[in-house]
Parts: sequence; C-alpha cells; structure tokens
Amino acid sequence: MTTLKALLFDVDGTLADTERDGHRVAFNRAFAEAGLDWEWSEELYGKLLAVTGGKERMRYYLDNFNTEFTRPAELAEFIAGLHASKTKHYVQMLSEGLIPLRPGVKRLIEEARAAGMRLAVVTTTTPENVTALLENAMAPDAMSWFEVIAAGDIVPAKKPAPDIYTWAMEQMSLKPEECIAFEDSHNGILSSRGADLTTIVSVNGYTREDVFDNAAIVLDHWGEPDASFSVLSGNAANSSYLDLALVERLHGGR
Ligand code: XBP
Ligand code: MG
Repeated sequence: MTTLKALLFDVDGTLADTERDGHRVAFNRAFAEAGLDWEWSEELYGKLLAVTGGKERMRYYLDNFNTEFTRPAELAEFIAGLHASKTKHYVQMLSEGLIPLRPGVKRLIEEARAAGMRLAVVTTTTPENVTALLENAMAPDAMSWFEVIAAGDIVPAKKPAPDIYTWAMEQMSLKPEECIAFEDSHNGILSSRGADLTTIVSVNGYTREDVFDNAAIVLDHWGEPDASFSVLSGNAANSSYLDLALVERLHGGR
C-alpha cells in the first residue's frame, strides 16, 4: 500500500458553500453594475453550475437561457469585463466575512498540516477568490499552508477534465496513489477520478442529487467531534467525523 503524502482540495462547495450566497450574488451585482437585466435566481444558478468557470458559465447562460440578448461584437472581452467585476464583488463579500468554512474544514486541514501532510488547492475558480477565502475564513497566513494553488485558467480545460489535478501533481512530483482528493460535485469527481485519485465527497444543497460513481465515501459534510456527519454512501466504520485517520483509511481502500 502506498503511503498517503498529500491532500488535494477543491474549493467551491468543498471548503465553503460559496456558490449560492457567494458567486451567484457576485455575478448578479456585476450584471446590475453593467446595466444588464440578467438576474440569476437560486434555481437557475443550479442549472448553470453544469458548467464550471465563471466566464464559461456566462457563455453557457447566453447560449441556453438568454438567446434573445444582442451580443456585442467582442463577446469574449465583454464576458471578461463582467467576470473581472464579478471577481471584485466576490472578493469584497469574502473580506466582509460573509462566507464561512464548512464544518470540519479548518480542523482537518490543521490536523493534516501538523502531521506533515502536503496540501494543495485544485479548483476552477479564479486565484484571487482562493486567496480571499483562505485569508478571511481560514487564517491570515493560510495561503502559506498550501504548497500549490492550482486555480482558474492555469489549464485551458477546466473540470470535469482531469488536467488541473494532473497539473497540481506534476508541480508536486507526486503520483495519484500518493494523494487523495476532496470534492463536492459531479464535475469535480469526474475530474479527480479522471486523474486516478481516490476521492472523498461532501455534498451541498446544489450537489446532493449528483452522481458520484467511484467515490471513496459520500458525506453530507466532514463533521466535527460534536456534530456528526451523515454517510450518504460508503463506509465510515465507527467514525462520526472526518479526521486524518479516516482519510488514511479511505485512501488505503483504493
Ligand atoms: C467551481 C466553479 C467556479 C465558480 C466561479 O467549480 O465552477 O467556476 O463557480 O469561479 P469547482 P470563477 O468547485 O469544481 O472548482 O467565476 O472565478 O470562474
Ligand atoms: Mg466544487
């Protein structure tokens, strides 16, 4: 059995419930600021989450949910401008402390760090968003806890493509069997499993009904000593929250 050396974390939906009350709201603020009448409801946003990446998501929206919109000649630049504004709003919201980490996130990451486990972030979101979440919700120096931040447009093919995980492992000179991934969504596990990674899933409101073939375990959240997780599929043995011992046991089952 290969020793576990690194934990690779998705961000949106996994470390924090960022989509409904974070990204969605930031998109709507950017649209309003640009004088657009686009309004992404909670329900519509659930459909738009089929596509990862904010710029890609706006294009998907225009192609499928707002075909009447008269597109500017330079659509890519138009979308990039809206996206820059959305990132500004999102970072502002995080700096106001509006989005907390999910249960167990800080506890497990601190435990892994103390045990000398190597840590990385692997996400489709924009790098500034990762910094804003880690510094505001985790700890002011939390960026330095992670050896690699694989984020945003660093690889052209975003999740569900495996490229971002493969890129992160290349940076760390690690093989898939030496790592474990943490995800929350169907697109996320397609990406991590596509990179041959054992994957622990914690669902959220938008991903509870997603399909998670080949997950090591599917939980409602990582849990805390005083707030047990629920196991949606898989075997947590006698554990009631996700700690490093359970992570290593799940990794051993690959
Ligand atoms: C996260 C995403 C991101 C965010 C928006 O997916 O899909 O696109 O919704 O981020 P995952 P940007 O958790 O699978 O990485 O607007 O910065 O692209
Ligand atoms: Mg995610």
